[in-house]
Amino acid sequence: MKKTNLSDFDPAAIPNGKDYRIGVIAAEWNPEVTNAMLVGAVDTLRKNGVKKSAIHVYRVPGTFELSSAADMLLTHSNIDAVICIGCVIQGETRHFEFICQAVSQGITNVSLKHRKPVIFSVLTCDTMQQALDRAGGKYGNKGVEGAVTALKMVAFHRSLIPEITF
Ligand code: DLZ
Repeated sequence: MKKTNLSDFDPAAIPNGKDYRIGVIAAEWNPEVTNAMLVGAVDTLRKNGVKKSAIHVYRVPGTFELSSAADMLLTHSNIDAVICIGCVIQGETRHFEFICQAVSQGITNVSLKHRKPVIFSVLTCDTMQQALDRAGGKYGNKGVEGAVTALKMVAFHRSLIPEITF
């Protein structure tokens, strides 16, 4: 199936998250984008059974801080998965490359360290319009995509160790 919209999921294939605990960390940079992704993520978690009290929302200054914040959160809580929300827009300098490289590798490292899903809901765009198109615009919402991915990955994790009560 060719996927052209980030929010295009089969509702029947999304696990119910009634006993899942999910952290959502959103960067403050480019707030018109990250706030729309945050709303999309939280709405999707709620629609798929996650209790309001089990969704823990945090803010960090920029996308660069997402991986260290996810590490802190997983170290000091019993959260099942973390959705990291950020938006990096190409500027005149090479900052873009360093932030994108650091956050993608950082999120991978944190997930492997804690053996829990840490979801990459980070837009890496050339223009603000490209980002808006993917934050509730014509290509869907990467926050929604992150929430669905988190639900599927927690279900996957639990399916591997069914004898454990989470
Ligand atoms: C410094 C910076 C720049 C230039 N651009 C962005 C951006 O497009 N998106 C984003 O989330 N953050 C940006 N930042 C901030 C860095 O992520 C980080 O917060 C600072 O470098 C401090 O560590």
